[in-house]
Amino acid sequence: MRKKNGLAVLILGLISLVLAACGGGEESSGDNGGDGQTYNWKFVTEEVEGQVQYEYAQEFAKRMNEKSDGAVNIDVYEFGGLGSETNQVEQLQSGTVEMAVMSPGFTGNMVKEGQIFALQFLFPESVEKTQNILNDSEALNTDLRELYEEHSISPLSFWSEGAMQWTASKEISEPADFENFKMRTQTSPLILKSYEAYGADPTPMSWSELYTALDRGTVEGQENPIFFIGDASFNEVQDYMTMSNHNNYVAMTTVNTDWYAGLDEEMKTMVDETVTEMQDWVFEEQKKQNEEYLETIKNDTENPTEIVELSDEQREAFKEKAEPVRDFYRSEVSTVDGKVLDKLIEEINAAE
Ligand code: 6CS
Repeated sequence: MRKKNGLAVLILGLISLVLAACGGGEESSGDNGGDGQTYNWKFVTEEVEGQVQYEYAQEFAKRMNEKSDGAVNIDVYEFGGLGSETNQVEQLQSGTVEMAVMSPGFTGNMVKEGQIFALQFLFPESVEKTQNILNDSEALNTDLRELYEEHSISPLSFWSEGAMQWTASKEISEPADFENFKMRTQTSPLILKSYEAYGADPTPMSWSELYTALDRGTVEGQENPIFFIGDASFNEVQDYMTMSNHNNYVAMTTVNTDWYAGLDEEMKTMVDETVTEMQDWVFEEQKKQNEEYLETIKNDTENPTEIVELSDEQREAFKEKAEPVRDFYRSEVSTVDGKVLDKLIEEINAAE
């Protein structure tokens, strides 16, 4: 199991940033043996080699290169390669990078409505059902997309990286266990609010700092899909993993809005088709990785983790505390009177 060292990620980031600044990322002419047009794009992710987002971007790049007979060349950047998660959002907005896998959990201060994904127990517990909703939802793929586009970010698809679980330094099986508990979260304010609803004391931070923060007790727990917990070795510095399935980890394939609008029709169609094809690919990839890492964590006798299963009653107790956060979202967070949430709830009910 590899430990992702925060300092190493940052140093790698600085080197890559210099290299990226020296290389041209924009569409450029050249001879590819066809009509002469070549395309060089940058695709940044919030994860590192082997993890779902990075593997997604590599597969996307490979497919685009093949379909275009080598005319499209996409450089994929690991997390840290172009700075922090927030830096990456800014780079997509300015067009420094053309494409990014982005988590709504890092855009909440800007696109308030995108915090819909912080609402726990909203989507079905089944990742497959959730993925189908993400594929078909008009609330997300049309209405929420328009709100992101006001900030030069076009989400072309929404996909699950798996159900999230809680890891902790103590057993978490009822809301009272969260009382004053130091929980690490991403930066979107509604994620913090969701943990405050359980009585916890949430702290936002980048995942590059998380292993050390858990090790030192600066924070006592965190939420993530199982593959990420295992690959980032958080289980080494945590004693318990509650199978809470309290939310799905949703990522977005995003492009710079003006850049995308400026693509010729043939290229835009190729991008759109590849984005659509990748929905099935990434479902299978996250499933495989989450299943494999569950076994890895269970079998890690050097760093034992107690797996905590919740009864229906225990799950219901968390749900009861989480549901009022939806009203807070409608009245205090939403810029459209909760309309995206209300439509999404209708879509979820129709799908279940
Ligand atoms: O916890 C996080 O911040 C990270 N988790 C995942 C699954 N992907 C990237 C993200 O930054």
